[in-house]
Amino acid sequence: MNRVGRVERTTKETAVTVEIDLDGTGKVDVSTGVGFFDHMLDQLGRHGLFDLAVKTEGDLHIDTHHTIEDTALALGAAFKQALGDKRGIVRFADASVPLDESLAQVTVDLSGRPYLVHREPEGMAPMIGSYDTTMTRHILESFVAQAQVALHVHVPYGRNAHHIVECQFKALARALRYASERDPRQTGIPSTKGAL
Ligand SMILES: [Mn+2]
Repeated sequence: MNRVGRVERTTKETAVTVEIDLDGTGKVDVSTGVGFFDHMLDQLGRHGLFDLAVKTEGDLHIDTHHTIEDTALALGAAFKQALGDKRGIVRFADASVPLDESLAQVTVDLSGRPYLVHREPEGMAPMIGSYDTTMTRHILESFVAQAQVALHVHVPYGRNAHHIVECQFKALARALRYASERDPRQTGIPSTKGAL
């Protein structure tokens, strides 16, 4: 069975198309008009070994907010769609990824319930190119709301804003990959409730 998701989301602010294949090889084709955000989505596909296609045309004449947020919402919805009934998956996973002086620790439960805990260093540089660094939390919130997962993202230390954000996406990619992988010993849905 192919574990793919495809979401088109169009509003007066943005038009987003996301396609994801959980069992891909990290083939990524991303274009949102926000360079650093494209770079982060590239990390997500490459290190998650997801095939990921993202095309967003947003109201960048206002700012990058709607473009980034709506892409994250569509990505979460596509991820959930691709997971299907979650039969035979690992479900829980964690990953730690350093990027030079920064470290990100991500723990995920593909639980069916949205919850985000996000802790990163205070006082980061406000912008990376056209990317507002306060959007990282907003991306994670938006993804979690639609993917319906419990996600804990912690950066205990780090200095460089580019590194702090990038290691979060790399660790997120790894954790989502491990949690969504097929567990050869798991024949049912990994929940005592019988549903996720
Ligand atoms: Mn918003």
